[in-house]
Parts: sequence; C-alpha cells; structure tokens
Amino acid sequence: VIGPDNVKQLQDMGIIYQLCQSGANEVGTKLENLDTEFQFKHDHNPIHHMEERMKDVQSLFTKMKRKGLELSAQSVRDNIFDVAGIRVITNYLDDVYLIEKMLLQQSDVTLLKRKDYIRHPKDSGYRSLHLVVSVPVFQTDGVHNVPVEIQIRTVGMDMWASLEHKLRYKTDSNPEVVAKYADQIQGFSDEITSIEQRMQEIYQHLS
Ligand code: 0O2
Repeated sequence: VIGPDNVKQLQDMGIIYQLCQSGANEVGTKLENLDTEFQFKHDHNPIHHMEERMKDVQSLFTKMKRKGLELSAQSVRDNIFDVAGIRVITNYLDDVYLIEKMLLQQSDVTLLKRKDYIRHPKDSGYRSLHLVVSVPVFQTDGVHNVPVEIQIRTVGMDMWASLEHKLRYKTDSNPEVVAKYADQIQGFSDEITSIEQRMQEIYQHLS
C-alpha cells in the first residue's frame, strides 16, 4: 500500500537514481575523452568498448537484504555504491591499469573502494578490476558527490564473465552438468589470461 511515508521514500529513491545516472554520464565522458586522447597521441585505443547500467531495483533489494540493511533511501545513500555501474572493456591487460591510472589522476575523481580481482581472482575464476569512485555532479541546488562503480577488464575476461554469469543463473539445469561446466569454465579463466598475456607481448613487439 502506498502511503505518504513511502511516497517520500519513492521520491528519494528517484532522486538517487537520477543523481547516479548523472554521475555515470560524467565518468563515461571522462573515459571516452581519455581514450580519444590516447588514440591521438599514442595511436592506440585502450578501450575496446563500454557498457553502462543502472542497478535494477530487484538486484538492489536482494543485495540490501543480503547485507542486513534497512530498505530505505537513506540506507542506499549510505551503503550502496554501485547503483550506477560502468563496465570498461579493454583491448589488453596493461590497458586495465592504464585506464585506472589516467582516471584516478583527475583532481575531481576520488577513489572510495578498490578490489583487484585480476591480481586476486575469485574462486569462480572471475577476473576484473573493481573501482568505486566519487565524482561531483552539479545540480540546480548545488554540488553532490556521487559514487559510480567501474568494472575494468579485458575482452577475454569479459567473454569469460558473460558465460560464467549465464551458467550461474541456469538454476533449472541438471546440477551435475552445471558443476562440470563450472569446473571447465574455471580452468578457462587461467587459459584466457595466459593467451591474452602472450598476445599482449606480440602486440608490444609490433608497436
Ligand atoms: P548487478 O549488476 O550489480 O545487479 P560490494 O558492492 O563490494 O559491497 P558485491 O556487490 O558483492 O559487494 O561486490 P563484488 O562481488 O565485488 O561485485 C559484484 C559484481 O561483480 C557482480 O554484480 C558482477 O557484475 C561481478 N562479479 C563478481 N563476482 C563474479 C563472478 O564470480 N562471476 C561473474 N560472472 N561476475 C561476477 P551482480 O551483483 O551480479 O549484478
């Protein structure tokens, strides 16, 4: 039942989503500009492509419940930093850390959280660099510092994560088949990394 109290909550959630969308736009533009500059000066595009998503409400609530958080707009503001997410897919492994360095040296970008699942892959085999940054968003009522999550990974790591994600949500399949595939897919993560490293070496020799 929607009453005066949850109307206010819904309005506040709308404001959070709108602000986070603006934050993602700011970060997206910064990344595009860095990629263009790098191409211009060094004849190389570190970024293969980017994807942007706003966290869907179901996934937001599931995460808050998992963390034992109160389901309120204030609690989202205080605890959830991935309402806006940008995935940056790079051509090579070194480009992941290059993008990170170029972005974090900008004076209006503040690093809030960093998880390096490339140096420390997850048990599943998942590899990606996760950053949460805060950027200023200028609104009519002043400036708001908004968190944006950035996942940076190579084309190979991204291909791997898409397949593994598909398997993870295939709960209707035979559990034995799923377990077998999970095992194989975990091994592929190391193989892809090794191939990507060797391809990078060749690319560097040719450059
Ligand atoms: P979506 O798009 O968010 O609904 P934290 O935010 O740090 O408090 P969280 O959210 O558990 O805690 O962080 P984690 O595990 O560092 O990052 C979650 C996101 O990373 C996931 O988002 C995936 O996009 C990705 N991810 C993490 N582990 C794996 C993995 O083993 N396999 C794959 N394919 N992706 C992974 P959500 O929650 O799935 O979706």
